[in-house]
Amino acid sequence: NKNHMGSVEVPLFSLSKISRATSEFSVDNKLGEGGFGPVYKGMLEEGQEIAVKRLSKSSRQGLEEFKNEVICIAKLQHRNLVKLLGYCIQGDEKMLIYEYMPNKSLDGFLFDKSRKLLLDWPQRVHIIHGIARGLLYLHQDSRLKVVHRDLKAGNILLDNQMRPKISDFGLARMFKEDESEENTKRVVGTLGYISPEYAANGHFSIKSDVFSFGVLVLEIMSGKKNRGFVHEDHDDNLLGHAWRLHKEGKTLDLIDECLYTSYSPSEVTRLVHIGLLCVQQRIEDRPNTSNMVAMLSGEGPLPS
Ligand code: ACK
Repeated sequence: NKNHMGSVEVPLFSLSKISRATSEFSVDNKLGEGGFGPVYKGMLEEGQEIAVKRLSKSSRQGLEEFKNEVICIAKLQHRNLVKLLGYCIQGDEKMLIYEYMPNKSLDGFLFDKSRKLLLDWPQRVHIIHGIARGLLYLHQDSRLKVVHRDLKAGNILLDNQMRPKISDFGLARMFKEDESEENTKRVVGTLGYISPEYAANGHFSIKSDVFSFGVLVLEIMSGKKNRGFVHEDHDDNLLGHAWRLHKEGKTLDLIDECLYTSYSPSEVTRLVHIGLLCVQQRIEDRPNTSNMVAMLSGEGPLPS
């Protein structure tokens, strides 16, 4: 009952097993809408909780993303990537089965103020470091050179100990050994996170993920969402706002008010600075992923 996809064994689940686990895909079990269709919560007979991503039958684009996600994620395994437990392809049904992340996505913690579940300072630092390690694995250590292309708070899931896991590989691209960049006519991704060169020319590379990571760092620090276009100069633009404060020596004004008692000022300044280095306009000015991780772990001074 196992299929060898790439280097990781991905078990095949039967449709009846997944139907039972999700109460026939009932609305009560629905977690939300993902990239290519609805996501359901379920529980296997063994008691393990799962999240099931079900491909909507109608969409051809969805089918491409589904295939892409299987091909990518089946070859990847890291503690900061969401774990694929199996898949189900039977008749018209196509599904991916993931470990369930009880704390859902980072998006809810950062921007849904009604939830009143706020992240404290050590948790935020921990999440930033975890995402960076997941990215380093994708970009370098997995030897596949995967560019995620849709890194954002909604795609960072949190496990029961609030450890971050990168999810949603529907738009990811794998590069061959000697390649690391590409141009595309169809620009995908999320406004507020996509890099200027990708938005303008469809040019993407590892450095476009670095850009999105920088946006994420600033969002995690400030609890504010980056809206609008990347470097547009208006009040809702977090990047512009962060640059201004940083230049005026008021970096600490950026951080989420709820952190006022618990943060470390030098760490805040350092992390905001790293975030800003990652969102620079010019691709060559941004750090590569291993420099970024080294800076985060405090190795060497930051470039000015
Ligand atoms: O932000 P959320 O609550 O977290 O809403 C989205 C929704 O499904 C559509 O993607 C949630 N989701 C996706 N995968 C998982 C998972 N493995 N565990 C728990 N929730 C998930 C996501």
